[in-house]
Amino acid sequence: MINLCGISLSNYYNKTKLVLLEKGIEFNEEKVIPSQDPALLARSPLGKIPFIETEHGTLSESQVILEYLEETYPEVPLYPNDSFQRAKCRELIQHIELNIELQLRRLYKEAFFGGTVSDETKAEVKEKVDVGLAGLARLTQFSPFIAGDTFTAADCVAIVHFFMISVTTQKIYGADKLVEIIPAVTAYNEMVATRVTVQKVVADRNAVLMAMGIIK
Ligand SMILES: N[C@@H](CCC(=O)N[C@@H](CS)C(=O)NCC(=O)O)C(=O)O
Repeated sequence: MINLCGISLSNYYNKTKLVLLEKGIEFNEEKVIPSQDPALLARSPLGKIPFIETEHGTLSESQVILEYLEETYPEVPLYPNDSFQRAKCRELIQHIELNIELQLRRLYKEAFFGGTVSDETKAEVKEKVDVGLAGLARLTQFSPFIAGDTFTAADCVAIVHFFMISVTTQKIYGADKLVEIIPAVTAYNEMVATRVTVQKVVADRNAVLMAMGIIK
């Protein structure tokens, strides 16, 4: 059985977990905190989470894991049949992660972990995130899912990162930049929140955030 390693606070862990749940793959969860401990580095090359352990060995990088799961467990597909539509899904995933989430990640220290980030960094990130969000608005119509009329891998990615984008921009800039730039996200969030798989991932994540005092 697949062993999913990491913590429910991590959006990349939650992306992988949501994919496993959506595909109906049996898996076990092992709590692993990222670190530079040699024992962890032997399992995950940079000491990051998530990683999975399979009967063939260990695999890190959430997008690589997603693609592996899609190829190994094709029964419940999370990509469209058409190769161009599959590419459009991957375009959305890469755009959200590279041009929005990775930029915003520089603010997590202050948004979630009691640290501080300089005003210069906040201004730099805001510029990049505004550009990324404007690009996202051009890429999707939410009709009703992010890549069209079917739930796909791009939704698994959007759902977990949207939460981080909204909370972080609220905390750092005093406004939810995601909803401000793309108002359709509110209805989208409500729609995907009705999925049992999403409810499980959100409940587990919120339990950790509550314990940390980040949400009530
Ligand atoms: N590109 C990686 C990103 C994973 C990642 O950044 N994980 C964070 C937790 S959300 C982590 O392990 N951070 C610890 C560190 O950067 O050392 C993926 O998609 O899996």
